[in-house]
Amino acid sequence: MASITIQPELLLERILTLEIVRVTERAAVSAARLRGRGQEKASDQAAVDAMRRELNRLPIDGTVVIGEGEIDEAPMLYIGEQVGNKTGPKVDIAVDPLEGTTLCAKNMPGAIATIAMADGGTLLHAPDCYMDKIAIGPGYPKGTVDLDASVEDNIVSLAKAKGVKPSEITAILLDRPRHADMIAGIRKLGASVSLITDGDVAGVIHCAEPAKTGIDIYLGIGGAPEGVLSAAALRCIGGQMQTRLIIDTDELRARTEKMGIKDPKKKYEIEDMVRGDCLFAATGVTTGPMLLGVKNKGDTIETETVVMRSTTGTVRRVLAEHRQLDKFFLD
Ligand code: VTB
Repeated sequence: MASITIQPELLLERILTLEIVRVTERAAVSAARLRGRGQEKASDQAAVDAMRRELNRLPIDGTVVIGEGEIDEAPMLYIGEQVGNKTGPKVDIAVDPLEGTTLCAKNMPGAIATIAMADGGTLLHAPDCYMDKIAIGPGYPKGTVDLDASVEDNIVSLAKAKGVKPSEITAILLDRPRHADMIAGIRKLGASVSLITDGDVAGVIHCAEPAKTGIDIYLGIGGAPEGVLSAAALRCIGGQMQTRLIIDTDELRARTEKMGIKDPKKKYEIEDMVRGDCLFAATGVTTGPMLLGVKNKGDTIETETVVMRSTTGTVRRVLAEHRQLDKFFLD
């Protein structure tokens, strides 16, 4: 019988694809216990603790490059924290243990636990600041949209590339006063605006499947950590994204420099934010358009996770039923 040889690094990466599902599952289950309790900090902390515990069980020599904050703030999963049991490869890790803390606190749709993993030194080390972003799905010529073009030009160009009228384009944006002009510009063209209160990692991912989600383009300013995580997802499933950090204070400029960013005004492409192959996973905390939330069924807990791998572009959905909760899961 012919045997298939898989290079050791790739084999480990394949195994890690499933291992990181455990990481986001546990973070999601822990956060979900506090859904609707109005406790943003506590649900975030629960997700962080669970994610950190699970990450430390993995056969990796990991560095958190996108995390819960910087070391002097002393949070867990801080930027620069070493995680894993050190027996495996050097990897960079970006985490948002609870993306949409407000969504979770209010038990609103779309809170997720999310992670991206890549070879050591290949993920953008970004401070926890704002980031200007534009993203579209796969299948369009490079340069169809540009972060520095006007919103009107981008919508018109995207419509042309899609072969539809601008009025048939739908853009997704965070519902924030800072986006008022952009929203007005989109609507002036007769195009549609879909507003989200939080959760722009999922917002960007929506662009990758316009036929399913009805979303063609992500626009506007959100968090930089969320930007890197969504770039990892798009690197796996395809699409274009450009971003720029918003460095608007001296203090932020100094922090950015310390992280090794020489040009604070740099326009990043996906390949600059995620410089090699990566893995991305997200588990639903509250049910949203992308994922089912955690379901407590007494003796079992059910979770839904999407996990992606850029090497092959495979996207898996893992519906898990967790049993023996006291023994294995709720530690
Ligand atoms: C977004 C969104 C997050 O922060 O990145 C947003 O995805 C940006 O910050 O879920 P503002 O809320 O200050 O606009 C969140 O809403 C919360 O981290």
